[in-house]
Amino acid sequence: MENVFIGLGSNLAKPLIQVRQALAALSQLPETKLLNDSGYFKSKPMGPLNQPDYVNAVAWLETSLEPMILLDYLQGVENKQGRVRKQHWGARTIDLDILLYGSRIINQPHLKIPHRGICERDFVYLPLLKLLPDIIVPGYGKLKNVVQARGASNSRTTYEANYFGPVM
Ligand code: ROI
Repeated sequence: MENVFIGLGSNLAKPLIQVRQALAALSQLPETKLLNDSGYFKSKPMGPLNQPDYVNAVAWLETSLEPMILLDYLQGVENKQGRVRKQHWGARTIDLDILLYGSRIINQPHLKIPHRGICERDFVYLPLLKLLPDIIVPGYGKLKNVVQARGASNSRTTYEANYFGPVM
């Protein structure tokens, strides 16, 4: 079994429900246990700004599915939730990315792990650091040190969100 972290993002078709539904789907994958999730974070779109705000989260899995097999399952979940690939960096119902797969470094055309966004995108590293403040990113070191060294908190647009009211 390996510890694996999945980034979730949605900004269409009731994003909170999309993220919840995807977490439920992850908990049902074969050879996999959903250990924890970060809770929900709201973020401004990175990329074209003429799209809705996002709900982002990170899931912590334990799995024995190999990375490419896991990737196939994630694409299955995306497709089931009506993901349509149109504009590059455009709006999406659900996006599932493998951020980390144990301590492995993978460089394949369709799968790069650690995910390039980990150290750069606050909607990825904030939920991840909430789950594991001392997490190490293979090839980079402690995530919190990398983020701190980049002085990234100035440009922060991601906030933890508690949803008690009506679902957005
Ligand atoms: N922006 C935010 N805030 N959250 C995302 O999950 C996200 N995903 C993307 C792009 C379009 C790059 N922007 C995003 O793929």
